[in-house]
Amino acid sequence: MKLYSGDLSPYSARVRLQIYAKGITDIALERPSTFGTPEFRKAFPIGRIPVLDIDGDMLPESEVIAEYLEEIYPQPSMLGATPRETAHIRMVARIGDIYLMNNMFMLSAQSRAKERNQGIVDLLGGQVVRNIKALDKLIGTDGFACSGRLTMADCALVPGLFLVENVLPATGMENPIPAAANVAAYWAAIQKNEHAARVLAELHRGLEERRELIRSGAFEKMMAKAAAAMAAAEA
Ligand SMILES: N[C@@H](CCC(=O)N[C@@H](CS)C(=O)NCC(=O)O)C(=O)O
Repeated sequence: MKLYSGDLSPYSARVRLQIYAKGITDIALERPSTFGTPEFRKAFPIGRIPVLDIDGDMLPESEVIAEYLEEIYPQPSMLGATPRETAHIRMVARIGDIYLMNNMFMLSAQSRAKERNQGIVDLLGGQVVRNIKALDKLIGTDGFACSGRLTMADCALVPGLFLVENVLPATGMENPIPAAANVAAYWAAIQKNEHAARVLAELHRGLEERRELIRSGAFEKMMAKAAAAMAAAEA
């Protein structure tokens, strides 16, 4: 199998963290060469990474991939020991995915916009702040998100919190993590976990590369070229 992935893709990082924590070594990690082009959209209609290539059968969506991998490689389990514990892990993972990563992903363009759209920042950034406060009441206080060990909840929270800490301030909003004591303690502790540290190093490397492309003006040109190719393909 192959995982189409990218250093800075938080959704891909979620699956990579699961792969590293499970010790899976037979899934190749690859950045798709056609990512962002009409060819990629043709092959993968949702047009996003990660995509798991199961011997030519393409499976998109990080949460779906994560659940699939959990069934294929059940040990070590990253779910609960009981159905209720698993449900709690999935609920916290959804906070990482829907309430943090999704809002942050939609907001990220405002961090590099020439003219920031304050309405978008207030709406999406406001949701992130609200959801960090909610997470503070639900997160484990022993260094892990749930169950005192690395679970699927950590896989979704680590990239989500990475975006909150590193991208939200670039939109003019304050990082809400330090004000949420339980989230702050979790965030400090989980960064010391070897598997979380590995994906965080990849995310930081991706962010540095992206910021360099933005500084040099290359990113804007790449985006314009991709948009023109997409428009031509749809015409
Ligand atoms: N819900 C999807 C979101 C995936 C996603 O948005 N991936 C981003 C990179 S992190 C992407 O491929 N974006 C390309 C685009 O928006 O065209 C998942 O969980 O996999």
